[in-house]
Amino acid sequence: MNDDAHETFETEATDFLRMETLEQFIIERQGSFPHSTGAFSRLLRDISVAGKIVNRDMRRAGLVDIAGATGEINVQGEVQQKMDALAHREFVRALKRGGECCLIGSEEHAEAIPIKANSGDGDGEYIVLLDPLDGSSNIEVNVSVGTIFSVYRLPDSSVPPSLDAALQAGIHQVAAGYIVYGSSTMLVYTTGQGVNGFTLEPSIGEFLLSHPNITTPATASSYSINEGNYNSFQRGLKEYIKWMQISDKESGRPYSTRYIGSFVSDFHRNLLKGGIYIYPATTKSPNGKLRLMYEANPLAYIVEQAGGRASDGVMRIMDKQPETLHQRTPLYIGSKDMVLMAEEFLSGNRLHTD
Ligand code: P6P
Repeated sequence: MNDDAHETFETEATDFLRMETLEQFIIERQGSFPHSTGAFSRLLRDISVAGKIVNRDMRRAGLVDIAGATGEINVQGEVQQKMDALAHREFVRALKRGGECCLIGSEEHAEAIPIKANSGDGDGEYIVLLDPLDGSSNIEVNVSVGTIFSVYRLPDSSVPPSLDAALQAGIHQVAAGYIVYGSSTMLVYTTGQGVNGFTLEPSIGEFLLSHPNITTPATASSYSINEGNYNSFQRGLKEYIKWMQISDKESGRPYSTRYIGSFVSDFHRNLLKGGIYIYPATTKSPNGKLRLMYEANPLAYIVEQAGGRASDGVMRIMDKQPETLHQRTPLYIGSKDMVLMAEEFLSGNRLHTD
């Protein structure tokens, strides 16, 4: 690296000190947050603290005994990874300690977890639903994974928080976000006023605003799906996939398949570059695999705020009225025109030869 380039690198390397931290960003926008009393700012801080701890432990997975399975089967009937349990514990601890949250719904816990206020404090007014560590089986092969969170307000603070209070349609979310533990660690969230991304600067332990006002391209030329399930896909989806694979220079087809097997990572790439992630109903997962409350809804909120779209192939994800905490849903999410195209094929109104 020549002297000029080195000097530029040095300047940029410390330029981050002039970048806005997550806490500064939240406080500056606190006034625009409905009924803001600073409680939401503190809630998001609590989530980011747990994310930093999970990030720290994740980066040592090959060195300390936190990779691999616990030997337990979680409520999903899936083998629980050690990092799943660790991440769940860290987020519950941070939310309990912060005092702004009155109820937690977690992929790693069968029932909703009421959070009693610290002595003398009023109960928290927020409900947090989360997947503490999605795609965790990828950790032992060093593939990026993520945390997903969804925030609701307690509808009626006069009654003890219950599961019913958590089972609100996605349109009632007051905030949603994810942390992707990738080549860098990023926290991306929305409160309904656009989508902003923050990159963790490890040397100072701060999330810094690196991706302001994220918008997602209306279309692109890649799609994310596990084509190993092709034979169990419904006809319209097979037609859509065949259409994407036809050579057509004008529309940039054939599209490329990009499927990491880690939803947050696939979603994050598609959010920034455009694309569609599809997890449909399959023989093994007749209602789809992704969970409505703490995977589909939060990322649907983000993608819509970024100009994209999220549906179950028929209806808008955020309009679905939940019945249970861990219910699953088919999911088509990403670039708006690509999701609309998928829905057109699924309706039977289009064939790949059209
Ligand atoms: P399959 C991880 O278990 C996950 O929930 C998502 O992160 C990922 O996109 C999907 O499942 C992968 O599922 O059936 O393709 O292995």
